[in-house]
Amino acid sequence: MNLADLNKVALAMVTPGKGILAADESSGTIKKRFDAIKVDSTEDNRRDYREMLFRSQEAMSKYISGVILYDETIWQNAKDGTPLVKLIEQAGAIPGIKVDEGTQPLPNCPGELVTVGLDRLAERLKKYYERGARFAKWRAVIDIGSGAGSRGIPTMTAIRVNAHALARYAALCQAAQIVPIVEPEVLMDGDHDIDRCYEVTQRVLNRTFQELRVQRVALEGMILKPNMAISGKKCPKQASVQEVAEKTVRLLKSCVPAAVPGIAFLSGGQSDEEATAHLDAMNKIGHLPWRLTFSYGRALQAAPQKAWSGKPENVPAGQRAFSHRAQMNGLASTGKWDAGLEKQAA
Ligand code: 5MM
Repeated sequence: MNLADLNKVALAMVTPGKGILAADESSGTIKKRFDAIKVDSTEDNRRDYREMLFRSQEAMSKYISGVILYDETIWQNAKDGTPLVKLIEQAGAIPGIKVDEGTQPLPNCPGELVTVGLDRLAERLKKYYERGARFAKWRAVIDIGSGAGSRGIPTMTAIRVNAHALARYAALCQAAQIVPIVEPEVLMDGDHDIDRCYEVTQRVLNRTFQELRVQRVALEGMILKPNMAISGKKCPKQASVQEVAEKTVRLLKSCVPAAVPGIAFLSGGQSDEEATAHLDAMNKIGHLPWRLTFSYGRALQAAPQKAWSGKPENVPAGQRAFSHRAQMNGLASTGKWDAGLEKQAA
C-alpha cells in the first residue's frame, strides 16, 4: 500500500467546492427511479441517462470531484464508443466503484440486514483498478425500529457484523491501492426523533472506527460517508436546519478521528434543498478537523431525472438541472450557499 498516494486521492475527493456524485444505483434501484419518470430501465436507457450526467461539462469540471459507478456502468461505453470512465476522467473527476453486493437478512435478527460481497473482492478490485477506479464504496444499512417494541432495533449484532464487514472491505481496498468510502447508513425512515438518530449513529460510528483500527485500516487513506443526525421522516417534530447542523457536527467530532481527510454525506431521502442547507450550515459552523462535503445520490439526481424524462431533446434541460444542484452543493461544501441562490436560478 502506498499511503501517500491514497491520501492524495482521498484529499482530491473532498476538494473544497466539490463533492461526489453517487450514481451507483443497482439495477433494482435505478428501475424504481426510472419508473417514477416513466422510462423503461433498459441497458441503453441507463447508459444514455448516465452519459448525459457525465457529459455535463460545467457540473463535472467545476463541482464534481468523483463519481461512484455501478458494475454495469464501469464497463459501458458512451454512444460514440468512448468508455464512460474516460468521460469522467476527461472532465477532471475521479471514477469510483460500488463494490458491495447488496444486503441479505441477518440470521437471528429479524428485520435486520447485513451487507455482503467480500468473497472474491480482492480479485474484483484488481480489475476495477485496471479499468480506472481509484476509490470504492461499501454501504452498510442500519435501521432504527419504529413503533411499539422497537427499541431493540438496531441490535448490537447488526452493528457489529456490519462494522466488521466495512473494515474488511476497507482493508482490502487499501491493499489494492483504492481509497475506500466507508458508508454506514443509519436510515432516516421511521418515527424516531433526532436524539435517537444521534445515539444510534454514535454507536454505529464508534463501532466502525473500532473495527477499522483492529483491521489496521489507515485512516488517512479513507473517506467516511455517514448520515446526518436528523429526525426520522415520520417523526412529528422535525429538527431545524441549525439543530441538524449543530448536532451532526458535535456527533462527528465525538466519533471521527482527525486523521480522516474528509466526510462526504449521503442525502438519505432528504429533499434536494434540505440536503444542501444542512451541509452549508455545518460548513458555516466551521473549525472542523476534516473537510465536509456531499456524496449525494437522490439529492443530486432527482431534478435532472425529472427534467430529462427519457427524451433526447431534454438532455440540455437535464444537464442544466444537474449543474444547478451540483453548483448549490459545491457552494454548501464551503459554507457559501444561500437559499436566495435557489430562487434566482428558478
Ligand atoms: C445511488 O444509490 C446508491 C446505491 O443504492 P442501492 O445499492 O440500494 O441501489 C446508494 O448507496 C447511495 O450511494 C447512498 O445511499 C447515498 O445516496 P442518497 O440518495 O442517500 O444520497
